[in-house]
Formats: sequence, C-alpha cells, structure tokens
Amino acid sequence: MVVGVHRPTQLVIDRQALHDNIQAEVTRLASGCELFMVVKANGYGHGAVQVAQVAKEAGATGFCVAILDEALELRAAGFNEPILVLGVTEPEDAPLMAQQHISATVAATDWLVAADAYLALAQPTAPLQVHLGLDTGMGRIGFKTTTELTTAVTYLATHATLNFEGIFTHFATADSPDETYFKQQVAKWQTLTAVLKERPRYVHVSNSATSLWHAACNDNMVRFGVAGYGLNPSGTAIPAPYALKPALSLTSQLVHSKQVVAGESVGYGATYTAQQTEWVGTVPIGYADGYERRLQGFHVLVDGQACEIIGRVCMDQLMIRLPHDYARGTRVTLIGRDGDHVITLQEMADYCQTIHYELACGFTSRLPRVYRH
Ligand code: PMH
Repeated sequence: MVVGVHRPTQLVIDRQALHDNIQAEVTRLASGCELFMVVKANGYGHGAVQVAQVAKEAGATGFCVAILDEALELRAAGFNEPILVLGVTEPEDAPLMAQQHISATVAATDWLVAADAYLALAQPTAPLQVHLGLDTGMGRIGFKTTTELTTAVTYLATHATLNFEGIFTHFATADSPDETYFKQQVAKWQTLTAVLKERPRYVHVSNSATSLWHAACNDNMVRFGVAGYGLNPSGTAIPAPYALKPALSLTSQLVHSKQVVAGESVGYGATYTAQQTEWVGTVPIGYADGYERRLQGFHVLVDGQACEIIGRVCMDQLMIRLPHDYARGTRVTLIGRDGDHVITLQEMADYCQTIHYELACGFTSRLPRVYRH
C-alpha cells in the first residue's frame, strides 16, 4: 500500500512519551531483571524500528516480535540486541535464525527434531537459541506437562546445534482485578519449572500487566508491550503505578466544508439526515486507514470542540457536523489533544467495543507515521 504523503492525515508518534514509559518501567525493575520491548505488529502500529530505537535509549536490552520477518527487519536496521520471536516459526528457517542470532520460541519437541536436521545440514556458525514456551493456561502454544518439558530439555542438552537460552510462559488474565486464574497459572508454572536442573539465561513470564501489577513474578526479564506505548493493559480496570503517556495521536485537516439544509442526507445509505441547516465538514480518513466504520456517531476535535461523525465512515473520507463554517485546512484531531479536550484510543476502543491494542495495530500503512521530539 502506498503511504499517503500528499494527504494531510497522519499518525504522530511522540518519542518522548515512549521513552518516558519504558524508562519508568526499567527503573522499577529489580536489579538483574531486563526489559525486552515488544515491537511486534510494527510496534503495535507505532513503527517497529523507531520504537526499538527509543526503547534501546530508554534502557531496553532486547526485543520481542511475533514473526521471523519482524526480527529480520530489526537486524536489517542494525540492531544487535537479542531478539525473541514469540510465535512458532518454521523449522526450515532455523539456520537463518541461528545465523542472525534470532531466538526461537519452541512449543514441541518434534519442532526441535525437525530444526536439528536443517541445522545439521546448513551448519550455521552459531547454535540456534531456543526459548521453551510453557502453556500454563493461555491455551495457545507451549509444553503442558513435565514429561513433555523434560523430553525437550534433554533433547536440547544432547544437540549442539541448539542452545537452551530461555524458558517462559504467558498469562491470560494478568490485567484482571480477579487474580484467581492468574494464581493458577503461576502455580502451574512453578510445578513445570521445578523439573529443570539448570536455569537457562532468560526466565520470563511478564507482559506489561504482570510487570505493572505482579512484579514479584518477573524473574530476570519482562516482555514489555502495550504499557510502553502509554496504554493501560487493563483498559480502565486497574490504575497503573505511574502515569502512562499515550504516544500516538492521529490528526488530519478539513478538506471540504458546506452547508446542508433540513432533509438533506449525508453518506452511504443516507443514514444521517439533517433536521435543520447545519455545517458539514469532510475529513480525508476512512476505514481503509484503519479508522473503523463502527466509529459513526463518535467524535473528532475541531478548534477544541467535539464534532460528531455523521453518516457512515467511508473507505477514505468521513463527514462531521461543525458548529459553523471552518476553512479548508483547519486541523482535525482524531486521537490526541486539542485545547481542553482529549480523545484517547481507550475511548475509541470503548465506543467500538474492542481494546486499544486492536485499534493501534489496525492503522494501515497508508497513514504516514511522523515522529516528534
Ligand atoms: N508476551 C507475549 C507472548 C505476548 O503475546 C504479548 C502480547 C506480550 C508479551 C506483550 O503484552 P503486552 O502488550 O500486554 O505488554 N501479545 C498480545 C496478543 O497476542 N494479543 O494481544 C496482545
């Protein structure tokens, strides 16, 4: 998809906010505990390479991504820090990962067997770094029993192509005020890891929510994601221990303004009909940019005032009701502050009945990312 540089609509990323959030967490961590910044899905929509750079300056010592290509993007950008791919990769890519010092998440011993065959053939200069994933209740990927885990650990110990670099699990409810399920997962983690005779280099369980609210579990590394972007992982359920600063804003400009009279309709399906004479502005952003169609009826900010989105959100444009005429080029804030008003991703997510994670990741590459500070 092309990037819309000739259109006045952009995501603005506040590097200082990213830096402050990440540094605040690094400062809270117990000594010996490292922070790996999670920059998967293009840094939750914020730009993986740019976020990784700020994270490094703020004290992150490694990165987590979801897929191998995201790790390769960071290596190509010149990052030499440890990178862990959190998702399951293809065993045939084991030599590439070994060569690039990219660590693999492994969830089954047959993966190790298959990878070993490729590694023995390709003979990379370094072993593949392996983090064993344990499924303690997330039900996604990982070893579930001590027997399975022991088999994998023995396999690692007896194959020089592979190095047992880490072990981890992921919590399903660390962002919930109800700790019942979280505690069950912790107990399962303790039972499974009790069979280890040696601890690998990295032992990690914490996403943002765990590190913010259950830091005692952290061990020696945290996988810090959404809170680094300034978003509370619990939504509004649990206050964060320090002020999280949202890093992302979304701005545009009016490209058209006109008066409609009572009885005239706006947008596809003619779902909005003016009851009186009113001013309608058009903003050049739509659902093809990741601005959800469900946001009809939500609002944007113009001249410090909330203006309702009227009619359906189109693919590339949307219409708003203005208090009076405004010139073409007038600034429109879709996320962020204008005067005394702020629109947060959280409010947008509530309106769409989803979570801020989904909206942040959903902004498409047509929107330019502009970095400030
Ligand atoms: N570790 C793993 C294994 C993850 O999947 C994620 C986020 C994180 C750490 C970081 O979590 P945080 O952003 O809450 O700090 N994964 C996902 C996901 O799969 N869907 O939403 C978030």
